[in-house]
Amino acid sequence: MTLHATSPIDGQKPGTSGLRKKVKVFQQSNYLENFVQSIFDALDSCDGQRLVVGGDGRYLNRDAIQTIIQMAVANGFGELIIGQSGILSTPAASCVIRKYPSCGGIVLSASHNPGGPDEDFGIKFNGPNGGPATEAMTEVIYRNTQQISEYSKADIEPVELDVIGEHTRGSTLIRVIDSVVDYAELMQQLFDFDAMRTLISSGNFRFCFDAMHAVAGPYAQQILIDLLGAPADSVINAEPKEDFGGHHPDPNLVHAAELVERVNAQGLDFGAASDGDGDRNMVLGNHFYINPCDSLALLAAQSSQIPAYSSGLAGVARSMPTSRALDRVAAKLNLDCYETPTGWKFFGNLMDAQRITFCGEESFGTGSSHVREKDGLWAVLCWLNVFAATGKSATQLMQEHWAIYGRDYFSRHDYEGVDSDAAAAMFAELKQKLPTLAGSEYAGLSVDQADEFGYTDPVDGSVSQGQGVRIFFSSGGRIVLRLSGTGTSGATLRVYYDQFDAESLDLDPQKALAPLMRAAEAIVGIEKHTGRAAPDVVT
Ligand code: VG1
Ligand code: CO
Repeated sequence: MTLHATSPIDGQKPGTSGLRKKVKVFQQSNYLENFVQSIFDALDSCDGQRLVVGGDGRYLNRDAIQTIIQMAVANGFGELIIGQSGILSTPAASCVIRKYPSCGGIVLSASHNPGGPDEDFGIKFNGPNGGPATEAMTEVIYRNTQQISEYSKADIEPVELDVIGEHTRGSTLIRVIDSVVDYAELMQQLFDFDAMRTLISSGNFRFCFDAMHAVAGPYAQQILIDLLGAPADSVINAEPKEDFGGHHPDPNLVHAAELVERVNAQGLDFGAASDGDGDRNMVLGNHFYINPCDSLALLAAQSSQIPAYSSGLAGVARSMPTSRALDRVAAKLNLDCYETPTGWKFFGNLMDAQRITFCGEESFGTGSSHVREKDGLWAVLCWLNVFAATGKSATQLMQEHWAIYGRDYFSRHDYEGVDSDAAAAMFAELKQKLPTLAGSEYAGLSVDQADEFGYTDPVDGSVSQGQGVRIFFSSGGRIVLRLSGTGTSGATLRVYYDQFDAESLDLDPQKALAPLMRAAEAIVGIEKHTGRAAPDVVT
């Protein structure tokens, strides 16, 4: 029996990056099956097609992959490519989809969210370009989940995932591949491995990469230690665990505290961490935090030092809440600079149309057109390549950058687990107020312009409305507010602050941004609506 009757399950609307729910929700009868069949039904055809499958190794990853295999066989796929032990980082999945032309891939991850039986799981579909499904495709998948009445699932032997090899089930060829090799090969095409090896073997440059017990461990081992010759203790927490060792696999100053402590205590030149599925990165110099917006701007400015980008960039892009540091580099290099809504799916069309080469988000996401996902280890290699090419330290590079371009102070304040109705009421009130804000003063700052961000994709003309509230001040400051689309309980309010300063380059960001924070309270009334006097996480 391959055909199973089912009925729609509420709440299967994908968020910023796929469908994320508690493991317990995914364990409900037919929950995963309904969503997977809805993906398959959104494809033109499954018949004889190739599909890539892998995940970040979190709890439920292996079981989910066996279910997807059973369903893919019953739906007539010709070939499945699966990462060994079910492991593929998000950027590696993108790389594999592009290298072995496929109709797409299924990536199992809840990214930076914790894992384990009581924590989070996630699933997303990436298209044939290797990038997250477009908004239009996501809409079709969601519609299918609301109408589903049956799914196909074959009754077959489980596939051995831990050993590289080939299997046949029904008329489907199933290839279990090395999770790292294709990705490592791509990295070697982009960067100057000889120069980086020389830098690392000189003994004058020491670094640490924290894989946070998540998917990037095996990739970092092979690339940083085996290929670049870094000492074995340069990679920590390298073994992927189903529960990420009980931590949040989220590379920021709070959750990557072990890395921060190690870099500072040992006086290392460079520190970096990535998230659950290996697409985010945080980078640090010695006692020196580099915010992701600055990292993106600096790498764009220094891109000519990296072999793959030495002939120039097609253009650049950033998500709307990301600071405008990138725009200043683009202006100087005479590059087009696009502003997109939050989420990597919006960069794909721009890359496919060769309008941009580099792009990034304030949420520790940096990437280029080498794949169609953000890529944590790629960003780390960019920095290592720039160190090797310039002989300069992270601090020196960043300070020289600010001296040329000025500094965009940036911070994001997250209020987690906020009551959903209270958050909705806050935004309703704010949106009503928006047209009246321009020209008025709040906490001593005068508003220039205020609106709700909407985006028209310049390639396919698709429109995405309601992508966050923006308030611009005549001081050059900006406040952005939006609700997270990746959380699994309550609402997470994100408030983004940025302030340009051409002269004062060494302020504490929280102090530099304090006037904007006072204005936010005066305009929005965050505390009044949410009952929160302070954010839960500050990055
Ligand atoms: C967050 C970030 C966003 C990022 C998304 C997925 O979304 O803000 O920039 O693209 O996570 O990242 P939200 O809707 O919670 O603000 V990840 O590493 O899941 O793949
Ligand atoms: Co991620």
